[in-house]
Amino acid sequence: MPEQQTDAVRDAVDHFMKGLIKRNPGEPEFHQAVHEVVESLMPVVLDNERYRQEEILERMTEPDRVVMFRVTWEDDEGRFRANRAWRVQFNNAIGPYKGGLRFHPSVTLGVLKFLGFEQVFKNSLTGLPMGGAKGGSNFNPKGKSDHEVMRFCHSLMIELHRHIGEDTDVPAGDIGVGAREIGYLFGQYKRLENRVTGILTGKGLSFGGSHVRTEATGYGCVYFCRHMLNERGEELKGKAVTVSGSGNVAIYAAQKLIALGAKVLTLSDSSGFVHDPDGIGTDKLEFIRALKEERRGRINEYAENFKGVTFHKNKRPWNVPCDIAMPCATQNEISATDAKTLLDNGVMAVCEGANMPTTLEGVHAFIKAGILYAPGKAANAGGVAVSGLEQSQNALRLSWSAEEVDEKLQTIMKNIHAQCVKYGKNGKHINYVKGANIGGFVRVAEAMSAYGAV
Ligand code: NDP
Ligand code: 2IT
Repeated sequence: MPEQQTDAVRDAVDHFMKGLIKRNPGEPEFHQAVHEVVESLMPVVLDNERYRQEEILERMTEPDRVVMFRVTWEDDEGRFRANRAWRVQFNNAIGPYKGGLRFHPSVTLGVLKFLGFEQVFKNSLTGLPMGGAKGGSNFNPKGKSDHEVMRFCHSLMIELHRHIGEDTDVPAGDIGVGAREIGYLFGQYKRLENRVTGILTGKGLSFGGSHVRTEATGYGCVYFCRHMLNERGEELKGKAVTVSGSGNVAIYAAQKLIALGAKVLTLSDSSGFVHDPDGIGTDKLEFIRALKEERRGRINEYAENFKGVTFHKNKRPWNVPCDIAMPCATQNEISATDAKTLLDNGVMAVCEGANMPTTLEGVHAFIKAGILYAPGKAANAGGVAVSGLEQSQNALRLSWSAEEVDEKLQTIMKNIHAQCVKYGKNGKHINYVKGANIGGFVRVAEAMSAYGAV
Protein backbone atom coordinates (compact mmCIF):
# COMPACT_ATOMS: atom_id res chain seq x y z
CA MET A 1 0.00 0.00 0.00
CA PRO A 2 1.20 3.55 -0.66
CA GLU A 3 2.68 5.33 2.33
CA GLN A 4 0.69 7.86 4.34
CA GLN A 5 1.65 11.52 4.77
CA THR A 6 2.54 12.46 8.34
CA ASP A 7 0.82 15.44 10.01
CA ALA A 8 4.10 17.41 9.93
CA VAL A 9 4.44 16.89 6.18
CA ARG A 10 0.79 17.75 5.55
CA ASP A 11 1.07 20.96 7.61
CA ALA A 12 4.27 21.98 5.85
CA VAL A 13 2.70 21.36 2.41
CA ASP A 14 -0.41 23.39 3.37
CA HIS A 15 1.73 26.24 4.66
CA PHE A 16 3.91 26.24 1.56
CA MET A 17 0.91 26.15 -0.79
CA LYS A 18 -0.80 29.05 0.99
CA GLY A 19 2.27 31.22 0.34
CA LEU A 20 2.61 30.08 -3.26
CA ILE A 21 -1.06 30.77 -4.06
CA LYS A 22 -0.77 34.21 -2.47
CA ARG A 23 2.30 35.04 -4.55
CA ASN A 24 0.78 33.64 -7.77
CA PRO A 25 -2.94 34.49 -7.72
CA GLY A 26 -5.25 33.24 -10.49
CA GLU A 27 -2.92 30.51 -11.76
CA PRO A 28 -4.72 27.27 -10.84
CA GLU A 29 -2.70 25.01 -13.18
CA PHE A 30 0.56 26.29 -11.71
CA HIS A 31 -0.75 25.73 -8.17
CA GLN A 32 -1.77 22.20 -9.10
CA ALA A 33 1.59 21.28 -10.65
CA VAL A 34 3.51 22.65 -7.66
CA HIS A 35 1.18 20.96 -5.15
CA GLU A 36 1.76 17.54 -6.68
CA VAL A 37 5.54 18.01 -6.62
CA VAL A 38 5.70 19.52 -3.14
CA GLU A 39 3.73 16.59 -1.69
CA SER A 40 6.59 14.33 -2.79
CA LEU A 41 9.47 16.65 -1.95
CA MET A 42 8.43 17.98 1.46
CA PRO A 43 9.66 14.91 3.41
CA VAL A 44 13.03 15.17 1.63
CA VAL A 45 13.32 18.89 2.37
CA LEU A 46 12.19 18.57 6.00
CA ASP A 47 14.93 15.97 6.43
CA ASN A 48 17.65 18.16 4.95
CA GLU A 49 18.83 21.16 6.93
CA ARG A 50 20.79 22.60 3.97
CA TYR A 51 17.79 22.54 1.62
CA ARG A 52 15.70 24.32 4.24
CA GLN A 53 18.34 26.91 5.04
CA GLU A 54 18.82 27.62 1.33
CA GLU A 55 15.04 27.86 0.69
CA ILE A 56 15.43 25.41 -2.15
CA LEU A 57 11.69 24.82 -2.67
CA GLU A 58 10.86 28.53 -2.57
CA ARG A 59 13.55 29.25 -5.16
CA MET A 60 12.63 26.30 -7.39
CA THR A 61 9.01 27.42 -7.62
CA GLU A 62 9.94 30.95 -8.73
CA PRO A 63 10.79 31.26 -12.46
CA ASP A 64 14.20 32.75 -13.23
CA ARG A 65 12.58 35.12 -15.73
CA VAL A 66 9.34 35.69 -17.66
CA VAL A 67 9.27 37.60 -20.95
CA MET A 68 5.86 38.79 -22.14
CA PHE A 69 5.28 40.55 -25.44
CA ARG A 70 2.75 41.55 -28.07
CA VAL A 71 2.75 39.81 -31.44
CA THR A 72 1.17 41.92 -34.17
CA TRP A 73 0.49 40.23 -37.50
CA GLU A 74 -1.61 40.79 -40.60
CA ASP A 75 -4.42 38.40 -41.56
CA ASP A 76 -5.38 37.44 -45.12
CA GLU A 77 -7.92 40.28 -45.27
CA GLY A 78 -5.24 42.82 -44.46
CA ARG A 79 -6.49 43.46 -40.91
CA PHE A 80 -3.94 43.88 -38.14
CA ARG A 81 -4.27 41.35 -35.34
CA ALA A 82 -2.58 41.24 -31.94
CA ASN A 83 -1.83 38.30 -29.66
CA ARG A 84 0.04 37.94 -26.42
CA ALA A 85 3.10 35.71 -26.12
CA TRP A 86 5.42 34.63 -23.31
CA ARG A 87 8.64 32.77 -22.66
CA VAL A 88 8.91 31.44 -19.11
CA GLN A 89 12.57 30.67 -18.42
CA PHE A 90 12.05 28.64 -15.29
CA ASN A 91 15.37 27.21 -14.19
CA ASN A 92 18.76 26.82 -15.88
CA ALA A 93 20.69 25.25 -13.00
CA ILE A 94 21.69 22.17 -14.99
CA GLY A 95 21.76 23.47 -18.57
CA PRO A 96 20.39 26.02 -21.05
CA TYR A 97 16.62 26.53 -20.84
CA LYS A 98 14.73 23.95 -22.90
CA GLY A 99 11.04 23.41 -23.55
CA GLY A 100 8.30 23.78 -26.12
CA LEU A 101 6.12 26.56 -27.47
CA ARG A 102 2.34 26.16 -27.34
CA PHE A 103 -0.11 27.99 -29.60
CA HIS A 104 -3.65 27.59 -28.26
CA PRO A 105 -6.39 30.02 -27.20
CA SER A 106 -6.27 28.55 -23.66
CA VAL A 107 -2.63 29.64 -23.15
CA THR A 108 -2.13 31.95 -20.16
CA LEU A 109 0.89 32.82 -18.04
CA GLY A 110 -0.30 30.33 -15.40
CA VAL A 111 -0.49 27.50 -17.92
CA LEU A 112 3.02 28.23 -19.18
CA LYS A 113 4.34 28.44 -15.61
CA PHE A 114 2.90 24.99 -14.84
CA LEU A 115 4.46 23.61 -18.03
CA GLY A 116 7.83 25.31 -17.40
CA PHE A 117 7.90 24.04 -13.82
CA GLU A 118 7.17 20.45 -14.89
CA GLN A 119 9.82 20.76 -17.59
CA VAL A 120 12.56 21.43 -15.02
CA PHE A 121 12.01 18.02 -13.38
CA LYS A 122 11.40 16.20 -16.66
CA ASN A 123 14.57 17.51 -18.27
CA SER A 124 16.59 16.62 -15.20
CA LEU A 125 15.24 13.05 -15.33
CA THR A 126 16.58 12.60 -18.88
CA GLY A 127 20.12 12.93 -17.51
CA LEU A 128 20.94 15.48 -20.25
CA PRO A 129 22.17 19.03 -19.55
CA MET A 130 18.87 20.88 -20.01
CA GLY A 131 17.16 23.48 -17.85
CA GLY A 132 13.40 24.00 -17.99
CA ALA A 133 11.31 26.57 -19.89
CA LYS A 134 8.05 26.90 -21.76
CA GLY A 135 6.54 29.52 -24.02
CA GLY A 136 3.75 30.20 -26.39
CA SER A 137 0.82 32.35 -27.27
CA ASN A 138 -2.95 32.54 -27.08
CA PHE A 139 -2.91 32.53 -30.90
CA ASN A 140 -5.40 29.98 -32.30
CA PRO A 141 -3.95 28.23 -35.37
CA LYS A 142 -7.34 26.57 -36.16
CA GLY A 143 -8.88 27.98 -39.30
CA LYS A 144 -5.81 30.09 -40.14
CA SER A 145 -4.17 29.82 -43.56
CA ASP A 146 -0.52 28.77 -43.96
CA HIS A 147 0.30 32.38 -44.79
CA GLU A 148 -1.34 33.67 -41.63
CA VAL A 149 0.54 31.12 -39.51
CA MET A 150 3.77 32.11 -41.28
CA ARG A 151 3.23 35.82 -40.63
CA PHE A 152 2.40 35.11 -37.00
CA CYS A 153 5.51 32.95 -36.49
CA HIS A 154 7.76 35.47 -38.22
CA SER A 155 6.40 38.29 -36.10
CA LEU A 156 6.74 36.30 -32.87
CA MET A 157 10.40 35.54 -33.64
CA ILE A 158 11.19 39.23 -34.16
CA GLU A 159 10.86 39.58 -30.37
CA LEU A 160 11.75 36.06 -29.21
CA HIS A 161 15.13 35.94 -31.00
CA ARG A 162 16.65 38.35 -28.45
CA HIS A 163 15.94 35.96 -25.60
CA ILE A 164 17.03 32.59 -27.02
CA GLY A 165 20.25 31.00 -28.24
CA GLU A 166 21.90 27.58 -28.45
CA ASP A 167 23.60 28.10 -25.07
CA THR A 168 20.79 30.19 -23.55
CA ASP A 169 17.35 28.83 -24.37
CA VAL A 170 16.26 26.36 -27.04
CA PRO A 171 12.49 26.18 -27.73
CA ALA A 172 10.66 23.37 -29.57
CA GLY A 173 7.06 22.39 -30.38
CA ASP A 174 4.06 21.59 -28.20
CA ILE A 175 0.29 21.85 -28.79
CA GLY A 176 -0.31 23.74 -32.04
CA VAL A 177 3.39 23.98 -32.88
CA GLY A 178 4.71 21.28 -35.21
CA ALA A 179 7.04 20.98 -38.19
CA ARG A 180 5.40 23.81 -40.14
CA GLU A 181 5.67 26.36 -37.32
CA ILE A 182 9.23 25.32 -36.39
CA GLY A 183 10.24 25.87 -40.03
CA TYR A 184 8.82 29.41 -40.09
CA LEU A 185 10.35 30.25 -36.68
CA PHE A 186 13.77 28.87 -37.58
CA GLY A 187 13.84 30.63 -40.95
CA GLN A 188 13.10 33.97 -39.30
CA TYR A 189 15.75 33.48 -36.60
CA LYS A 190 18.34 32.63 -39.25
CA ARG A 191 17.45 35.76 -41.20
CA LEU A 192 17.54 38.03 -38.13
CA GLU A 193 20.79 36.71 -36.66
CA ASN A 194 22.55 35.58 -39.87
CA ARG A 195 23.50 32.38 -38.06
CA VAL A 196 22.47 28.81 -38.78
CA THR A 197 22.63 27.15 -35.42
CA GLY A 198 20.63 24.79 -33.21
CA ILE A 199 18.36 27.35 -31.55
CA LEU A 200 15.18 25.28 -32.01
CA THR A 201 14.56 21.55 -31.97
CA GLY A 202 12.01 19.60 -33.96
CA LYS A 203 13.54 21.06 -37.12
CA GLY A 204 13.07 19.45 -40.54
CA LEU A 205 15.63 16.80 -41.44
CA SER A 206 16.96 18.99 -44.26
CA PHE A 207 17.95 21.80 -41.86
CA GLY A 208 19.40 20.17 -38.78
CA GLY A 209 16.52 18.12 -37.41
CA SER A 210 17.02 14.74 -35.75
CA HIS A 211 15.65 11.43 -36.88
CA VAL A 212 12.94 10.13 -34.50
CA ARG A 213 12.19 13.57 -32.93
CA THR A 214 8.69 13.54 -34.46
CA GLU A 215 7.96 10.10 -33.02
CA ALA A 216 9.94 10.46 -29.79
CA THR A 217 7.31 11.52 -27.24
CA GLY A 218 4.80 8.84 -28.26
CA TYR A 219 7.40 6.10 -28.68
CA GLY A 220 9.09 7.03 -25.40
CA CYS A 221 5.77 6.89 -23.56
CA VAL A 222 5.15 3.35 -24.82
CA TYR A 223 8.70 2.28 -23.93
CA PHE A 224 8.11 3.62 -20.41
CA CYS A 225 4.78 1.78 -20.17
CA ARG A 226 6.48 -1.46 -21.21
CA HIS A 227 8.99 -1.09 -18.36
CA MET A 228 6.18 -0.53 -15.86
CA LEU A 229 4.34 -3.64 -17.06
CA ASN A 230 7.52 -5.73 -17.00
CA GLU A 231 7.99 -4.70 -13.37
CA ARG A 232 4.76 -6.63 -12.69
CA GLY A 233 5.62 -9.52 -14.98
CA GLU A 234 3.14 -8.26 -17.60
CA GLU A 235 3.62 -7.38 -21.26
CA LEU A 236 2.03 -4.97 -23.73
CA LYS A 237 1.01 -7.63 -26.23
CA GLY A 238 -2.75 -8.15 -26.24
CA LYS A 239 -3.54 -5.25 -23.89
CA ALA A 240 -6.51 -3.00 -24.66
CA VAL A 241 -5.46 0.66 -24.61
CA THR A 242 -7.53 3.84 -24.67
CA VAL A 243 -5.58 6.78 -26.10
CA SER A 244 -6.80 10.38 -26.08
CA GLY A 245 -5.72 13.08 -28.53
CA SER A 246 -4.83 12.63 -32.19
CA GLY A 247 -1.89 15.00 -32.45
CA ASN A 248 1.84 14.38 -32.47
CA VAL A 249 2.04 12.49 -29.17
CA ALA A 250 -1.13 10.39 -29.58
CA ILE A 251 -0.44 9.29 -33.16
CA TYR A 252 3.06 7.98 -32.49
CA ALA A 253 2.08 6.43 -29.15
CA ALA A 254 -0.67 4.57 -31.01
CA GLN A 255 1.74 3.57 -33.78
CA LYS A 256 4.20 2.01 -31.33
CA LEU A 257 1.42 0.37 -29.29
CA ILE A 258 0.11 -1.30 -32.44
CA ALA A 259 3.64 -2.35 -33.47
CA LEU A 260 4.13 -4.02 -30.07
CA GLY A 261 0.86 -5.95 -30.30
CA ALA A 262 -1.48 -3.85 -28.13
CA LYS A 263 -5.03 -3.04 -29.24
CA VAL A 264 -5.73 0.71 -29.52
CA LEU A 265 -9.45 1.28 -28.94
CA THR A 266 -9.81 5.06 -29.03
CA LEU A 267 -8.41 8.39 -30.20
CA SER A 268 -9.90 11.84 -29.69
CA ASP A 269 -9.74 15.55 -30.44
CA SER A 270 -11.40 18.58 -28.90
CA SER A 271 -14.73 17.63 -30.58
CA GLY A 272 -15.03 14.15 -29.02
CA PHE A 273 -13.62 10.62 -29.30
CA VAL A 274 -13.86 7.65 -31.65
CA HIS A 275 -14.22 4.09 -30.38
CA ASP A 276 -13.12 1.24 -32.61
CA PRO A 277 -13.83 -2.08 -30.82
CA ASP A 278 -11.83 -4.00 -33.48
CA GLY A 279 -8.77 -1.92 -32.66
CA ILE A 280 -7.25 0.84 -34.75
CA GLY A 281 -4.83 -0.87 -37.14
CA THR A 282 -1.89 0.58 -39.07
CA ASP A 283 -3.95 1.57 -42.14
CA LYS A 284 -6.66 3.20 -40.09
CA LEU A 285 -4.06 5.09 -38.04
CA GLU A 286 -2.48 6.37 -41.25
CA PHE A 287 -5.90 7.76 -42.22
CA ILE A 288 -6.06 9.75 -38.97
CA ARG A 289 -2.43 10.84 -39.15
CA ALA A 290 -2.98 12.29 -42.64
CA LEU A 291 -6.27 13.85 -41.53
CA LYS A 292 -4.58 15.60 -38.60
CA GLU A 293 -1.06 16.33 -39.83
CA GLU A 294 -2.44 18.11 -42.86
CA ARG A 295 -4.86 19.87 -40.51
CA ARG A 296 -7.81 19.04 -42.70
CA GLY A 297 -10.30 17.24 -40.57
CA ARG A 298 -12.04 16.37 -37.36
CA ILE A 299 -11.91 12.98 -35.68
CA ASN A 300 -15.56 12.07 -36.51
CA GLU A 301 -14.46 11.57 -40.15
CA TYR A 302 -12.76 8.38 -38.94
CA ALA A 303 -16.10 7.01 -37.71
CA GLU A 304 -17.70 7.96 -41.02
CA ASN A 305 -15.04 6.11 -43.03
CA PHE A 306 -14.71 2.82 -41.13
CA LYS A 307 -17.44 0.30 -40.23
CA GLY A 308 -18.22 -0.50 -36.59
CA VAL A 309 -16.65 2.71 -35.27
CA THR A 310 -18.66 5.08 -33.10
CA PHE A 311 -18.12 8.82 -32.54
CA HIS A 312 -18.92 10.29 -29.11
CA LYS A 313 -19.38 14.02 -29.41
CA ASN A 314 -17.85 16.22 -26.67
CA LYS A 315 -16.90 13.12 -24.65
CA ARG A 316 -13.57 11.78 -23.44
CA PRO A 317 -12.66 8.11 -23.86
CA TRP A 318 -12.29 7.12 -20.19
CA ASN A 319 -15.57 5.20 -19.87
CA VAL A 320 -14.38 2.63 -22.43
CA PRO A 321 -13.08 -0.37 -20.42
CA CYS A 322 -9.34 -0.89 -20.96
CA ASP A 323 -6.18 -2.39 -19.45
CA ILE A 324 -4.14 0.74 -20.06
CA ALA A 325 -5.10 4.42 -20.45
CA MET A 326 -2.74 6.75 -22.27
CA PRO A 327 -3.91 10.39 -22.10
CA CYS A 328 -2.10 12.28 -24.87
CA ALA A 329 -4.20 15.44 -25.44
CA THR A 330 -4.00 18.13 -22.74
CA GLN A 331 -4.02 19.03 -19.03
CA ASN A 332 -6.80 17.94 -16.68
CA GLU A 333 -8.49 15.64 -19.17
CA ILE A 334 -8.89 12.91 -16.51
CA SER A 335 -11.18 14.22 -13.76
CA ALA A 336 -11.70 12.56 -10.37
CA THR A 337 -14.85 10.93 -11.81
CA ASP A 338 -12.96 9.69 -14.88
CA ALA A 339 -10.26 8.23 -12.61
CA LYS A 340 -12.92 6.39 -10.61
CA THR A 341 -14.52 5.04 -13.79
CA LEU A 342 -11.14 3.81 -15.06
CA LEU A 343 -10.43 2.10 -11.72
CA ASP A 344 -13.94 0.59 -11.52
CA ASN A 345 -13.38 -0.85 -14.99
CA GLY A 346 -10.14 -2.50 -13.84
CA VAL A 347 -7.46 -0.32 -15.46
CA MET A 348 -3.99 -1.68 -14.57
CA ALA A 349 -1.84 1.21 -15.87
CA VAL A 350 -2.20 4.90 -16.69
CA CYS A 351 0.74 6.29 -18.62
CA GLU A 352 0.69 10.03 -19.37
CA GLY A 353 1.78 11.22 -22.81
CA ALA A 354 0.33 14.68 -22.13
CA ASN A 355 1.52 17.11 -19.44
CA MET A 356 -0.56 16.92 -16.24
CA PRO A 357 -3.59 15.25 -17.90
CA THR A 358 -4.85 14.00 -14.52
CA THR A 359 -6.37 16.26 -11.86
CA LEU A 360 -4.78 16.10 -8.40
CA GLU A 361 -7.81 14.15 -7.07
CA GLY A 362 -7.34 11.66 -9.93
CA VAL A 363 -3.63 11.32 -9.15
CA HIS A 364 -4.42 10.57 -5.50
CA ALA A 365 -7.02 7.97 -6.54
CA PHE A 366 -4.54 6.17 -8.82
CA ILE A 367 -1.81 6.16 -6.17
CA LYS A 368 -4.21 4.96 -3.48
CA ALA A 369 -5.42 2.13 -5.72
CA GLY A 370 -1.80 1.03 -6.24
CA ILE A 371 -2.09 0.77 -10.05
CA LEU A 372 0.87 1.49 -12.32
CA TYR A 373 0.58 5.25 -12.72
CA ALA A 374 3.27 7.17 -14.62
CA PRO A 375 3.15 10.98 -14.45
CA GLY A 376 3.87 12.90 -17.65
CA LYS A 377 7.18 14.28 -16.44
CA ALA A 378 8.57 10.74 -16.51
CA ALA A 379 6.52 9.05 -19.24
CA ASN A 380 6.57 11.82 -21.87
CA ALA A 381 10.22 12.82 -21.42
CA GLY A 382 11.21 11.03 -24.63
CA GLY A 383 10.32 14.09 -26.71
CA VAL A 384 12.59 16.51 -24.94
CA ALA A 385 15.23 13.79 -24.62
CA VAL A 386 15.48 13.49 -28.40
CA SER A 387 15.42 17.29 -28.58
CA GLY A 388 18.52 17.14 -26.37
CA LEU A 389 20.03 14.64 -28.80
CA GLU A 390 19.16 17.02 -31.66
CA GLN A 391 21.12 19.75 -29.83
CA SER A 392 24.08 17.38 -29.46
CA GLN A 393 24.02 16.52 -33.18
CA ASN A 394 23.81 20.23 -34.09
CA ALA A 395 26.76 21.05 -31.84
CA LEU A 396 28.79 18.22 -33.36
CA ARG A 397 27.59 19.14 -36.88
CA LEU A 398 26.66 15.58 -37.71
CA SER A 399 23.57 13.41 -37.89
CA TRP A 400 22.88 10.06 -36.25
CA SER A 401 20.76 7.36 -37.95
CA ALA A 402 17.18 6.65 -36.89
CA GLU A 403 18.36 3.37 -35.34
CA GLU A 404 21.05 5.12 -33.28
CA VAL A 405 18.63 7.77 -31.99
CA ASP A 406 15.92 5.22 -31.19
CA GLU A 407 18.42 3.13 -29.26
CA LYS A 408 19.50 6.17 -27.22
CA LEU A 409 15.84 7.05 -26.61
CA GLN A 410 15.17 3.53 -25.33
CA THR A 411 18.16 3.74 -22.98
CA ILE A 412 17.03 7.13 -21.63
CA MET A 413 13.46 5.87 -20.98
CA LYS A 414 14.91 2.81 -19.21
CA ASN A 415 17.06 5.07 -17.02
CA ILE A 416 14.11 7.32 -16.17
CA HIS A 417 12.12 4.26 -15.15
CA ALA A 418 15.03 3.08 -13.01
CA GLN A 419 15.15 6.47 -11.23
CA CYS A 420 11.41 6.27 -10.51
CA VAL A 421 11.93 2.81 -9.02
CA LYS A 422 14.95 3.97 -7.00
CA TYR A 423 13.14 6.90 -5.37
CA GLY A 424 9.56 5.63 -5.47
CA LYS A 425 9.71 2.01 -4.30
CA ASN A 426 7.96 1.17 -1.07
CA GLY A 427 7.82 -2.58 -0.51
CA LYS A 428 6.26 -4.11 -3.61
CA HIS A 429 4.57 -0.86 -4.63
CA ILE A 430 6.22 1.78 -6.81
CA ASN A 431 4.98 5.35 -6.42
CA TYR A 432 6.08 6.74 -9.79
CA VAL A 433 4.95 10.26 -8.85
CA LYS A 434 7.24 10.35 -5.85
CA GLY A 435 10.01 8.60 -7.80
CA ALA A 436 9.87 11.08 -10.69
CA ASN A 437 9.61 14.14 -8.48
CA ILE A 438 12.51 13.20 -6.22
CA GLY A 439 14.58 11.80 -9.12
CA GLY A 440 14.16 15.07 -11.04
CA PHE A 441 14.70 17.25 -7.97
CA VAL A 442 18.04 15.94 -6.67
CA ARG A 443 20.22 17.04 -9.60
CA VAL A 444 18.67 20.51 -9.83
CA ALA A 445 18.81 21.05 -6.06
CA GLU A 446 22.46 20.02 -5.84
CA ALA A 447 23.41 22.35 -8.71
CA MET A 448 21.49 25.29 -7.19
CA SER A 449 23.12 24.61 -3.85
CA ALA A 450 26.59 24.58 -5.42
CA TYR A 451 26.06 28.07 -6.89
CA GLY A 452 25.41 29.74 -3.54
CA ALA A 453 22.84 32.54 -3.29
CA VAL A 454 22.05 32.76 -7.02
P1 NDP B 1 -0.85 18.54 -30.95
O1 NDP B 1 -1.19 19.94 -31.19
O2 NDP B 1 -0.10 17.79 -32.01
O3 NDP B 1 -2.15 17.69 -30.62
C1 NDP B 1 -2.95 18.00 -29.54
C2 NDP B 1 -4.12 17.04 -29.49
O4 NDP B 1 -4.83 17.24 -28.28
C3 NDP B 1 -5.12 17.26 -30.61
O5 NDP B 1 -5.77 16.05 -30.88
C4 NDP B 1 -6.08 18.27 -29.97
O6 NDP B 1 -7.37 18.29 -30.55
C5 NDP B 1 -6.15 17.75 -28.56
N1 NDP B 1 -6.43 18.85 -27.64
C6 NDP B 1 -5.68 19.96 -27.45
N2 NDP B 1 -6.27 20.78 -26.56
C7 NDP B 1 -7.40 20.14 -26.19
C8 NDP B 1 -8.44 20.47 -25.29
N3 NDP B 1 -8.41 21.62 -24.59
N4 NDP B 1 -9.45 19.58 -25.13
C9 NDP B 1 -9.49 18.44 -25.85
N5 NDP B 1 -8.52 18.07 -26.73
C10 NDP B 1 -7.51 18.91 -26.88
O7 NDP B 1 -0.03 18.51 -29.58
P2 NDP B 1 0.94 17.39 -29.00
O8 NDP B 1 0.49 16.04 -29.42
O9 NDP B 1 2.34 17.82 -29.28
O10 NDP B 1 0.72 17.57 -27.42
C11 NDP B 1 -0.22 16.81 -26.69
C12 NDP B 1 0.18 16.80 -25.21
O11 NDP B 1 1.48 16.23 -25.07
C13 NDP B 1 0.28 18.18 -24.54
O12 NDP B 1 -0.08 18.04 -23.20
C14 NDP B 1 1.76 18.50 -24.65
O13 NDP B 1 2.16 19.44 -23.68
C15 NDP B 1 2.34 17.12 -24.38
N6 NDP B 1 3.71 16.89 -24.82
C16 NDP B 1 4.11 17.13 -26.09
C17 NDP B 1 5.40 16.86 -26.49
C18 NDP B 1 5.86 17.03 -27.88
O14 NDP B 1 7.02 16.70 -28.16
N7 NDP B 1 5.05 17.49 -28.81
C19 NDP B 1 6.39 16.38 -25.52
C20 NDP B 1 5.86 16.08 -24.21
C21 NDP B 1 4.57 16.35 -23.89
P3 NDP B 1 -7.76 19.43 -31.62
O15 NDP B 1 -6.99 19.06 -32.88
O16 NDP B 1 -9.23 19.33 -31.77
O17 NDP B 1 -7.29 20.73 -31.02
O1 2IT C 1 6.47 19.11 -22.98
C1 2IT C 1 7.51 18.83 -23.61
O2 2IT C 1 8.40 18.13 -23.10
C2 2IT C 1 7.65 19.32 -24.98
N1 2IT C 1 6.73 19.94 -25.49
C3 2IT C 1 8.92 19.08 -25.73
C4 2IT C 1 9.96 20.10 -25.36
C5 2IT C 1 11.22 20.07 -26.19
O3 2IT C 1 12.03 20.96 -25.97
O4 2IT C 1 11.39 19.18 -27.03
